[in-house]
Amino acid sequence: MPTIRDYIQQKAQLVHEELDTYTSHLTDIPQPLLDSMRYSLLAGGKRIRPVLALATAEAFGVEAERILPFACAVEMIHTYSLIHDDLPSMDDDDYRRGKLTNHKVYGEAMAILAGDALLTEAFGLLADGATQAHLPVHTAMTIVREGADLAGARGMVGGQVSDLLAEDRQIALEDLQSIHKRKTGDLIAYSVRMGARVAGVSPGAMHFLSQFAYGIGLAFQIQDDILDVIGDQEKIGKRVGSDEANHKSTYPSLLGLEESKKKLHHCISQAKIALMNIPDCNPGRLMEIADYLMSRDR
Ligand code: GRG
Repeated sequence: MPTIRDYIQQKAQLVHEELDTYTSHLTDIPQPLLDSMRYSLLAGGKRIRPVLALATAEAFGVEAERILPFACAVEMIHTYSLIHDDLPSMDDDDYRRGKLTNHKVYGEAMAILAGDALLTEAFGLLADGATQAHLPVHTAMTIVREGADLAGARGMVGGQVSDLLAEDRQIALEDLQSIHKRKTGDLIAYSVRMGARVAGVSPGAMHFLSQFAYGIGLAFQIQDDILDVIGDQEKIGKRVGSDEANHKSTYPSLLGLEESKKKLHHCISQAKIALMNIPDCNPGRLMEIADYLMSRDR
């Protein structure tokens, strides 16, 4: 049986190939737009969201082919959010996924439009996936509705806005948690929930799978904050308090590094416990992914 690292790599490769094939057939769109979309979409990235969609469906015996278009859709939504997050009007970043950011290569207008096109195309892929898998109409429509809710104003976009509004001031831990739940957790939850919907799980199972997803989503974000602190300390000898100096609230700045690590471990163990309550589910790979997220170094 492949190690979890190999398992994730194999699934990520599957998603990469599908995204490559799918977008290479988009021949009826302006070439610079296609280049800009493909530049970010195929730039690498951990592909953790589509891998979660595939692993969730697999835990209920669903073959990869049925869930793959949905998994690709969530990666398109994620990539759009990264392109827009990097824009001069947001984080103004020069590098992403080890390469120049989209706007640095294609210009700001094209980067905005490539993000818009990826988001819109994602909803097209959800429709294709539902058709190919012969999903019941209600299931298909629920997956689309949840996409709009979890990626949109109620979810990831809303979380990003709350994050912007909280810039330059310290916020309470519960506010930080609410921002992360929407900004990071909702798309991770969407990935798990779409896998579960295609598998046709019961509402009870969906409840526990959501608990799992939000648990690992929060852990993912805490780990991200911790990696930032460690990176800062290694690079320029900064201390944990540097985020406070930047007036940016993070888990390490609010709780300290050690408490943040404890919180991270707690989130992962609670997430794994949630999986133990689900009947007819083989949660082995999902549990391993949860542990893997905790140990990642990028
Ligand atoms: C602009 C609508 C809009 C939303 C932006 C995703 C996001 C919301 C912002 C990115 C900034 C950030 C650090 C968000 C926290 C979530 C996170 C760690 C995103 C990076 O995801 P990874 O690590 O990236 O999965 P890769 O490149 O591996 O896919």
